[in-house]
Amino acid sequence: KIRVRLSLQQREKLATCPVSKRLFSLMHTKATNLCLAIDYEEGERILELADKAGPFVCAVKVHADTIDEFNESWTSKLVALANKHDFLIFEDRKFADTGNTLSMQVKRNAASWADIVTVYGIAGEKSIRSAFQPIIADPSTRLKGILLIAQLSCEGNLCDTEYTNGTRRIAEANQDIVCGFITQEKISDKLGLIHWTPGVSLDETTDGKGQQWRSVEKAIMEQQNDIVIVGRAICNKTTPASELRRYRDAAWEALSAAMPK
Ligand code: 5BU
Repeated sequence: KIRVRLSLQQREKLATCPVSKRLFSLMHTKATNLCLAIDYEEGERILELADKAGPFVCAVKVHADTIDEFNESWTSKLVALANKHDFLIFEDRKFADTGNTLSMQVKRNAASWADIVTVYGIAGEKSIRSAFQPIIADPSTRLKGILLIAQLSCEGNLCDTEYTNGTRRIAEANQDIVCGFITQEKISDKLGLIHWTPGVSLDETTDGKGQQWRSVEKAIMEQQNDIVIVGRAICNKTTPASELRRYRDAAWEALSAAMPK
């Protein structure tokens, strides 16, 4: 079932978070709603794939704390690639703490090199806003938006409806700093907010460690997400370049089918 949505350009006008405006615009220009999750341990290998993936993706997602020799020289190379190919750098750190601690953690671990980071809604609005608003407003930091984790992809996770609804309310009330959600399905009618979804593979349904994968079509057409986050289904293949094209095309086709021509 196809439900008609607004175009990305129309949604760009509704967005207030600085990173969302940039994201809507680059998704439209590059014709991509694919975020690549590069979970290699070798820093050089991540940079090599990010360079190849650049033209096909709207964002490259990493976990800084899993990378060998993670340092400023590495982040400056990733920033150079992001500038060259026009994609967002997404640090999936999943912050969750009191406001004061959050602020210190974000400044040290992400604000200077990542465009966007993930944050759990669990600590509540006051902690999240007091930590992130000043960092995002600071012109000298790269960080320009956060994604609130509303739902997880893994089997047996503890994100219940109450948590998801509470997280949605925080996002809707703080759209100047919140780009959108990490979620499994569309949870908000605010069209400036962007729904990003992990747990996507066209070939497999589980990794045997709790991860649950479903198709691009299901994630976008049925569950109404905007951006698919794909990791091992691309990165662990012998030919990541052809998989990048395959996932980019499938995701863009599914999103385009629901948008005005
Ligand atoms: P995969 O290889 O496609 O399973 O990678 C998915 C990535 O998304 C991986 O980096 C996870 O840490 C991340 N992820 C997820 O899979 N599910 C979630 O609910 C969240 C993040 Br939040």
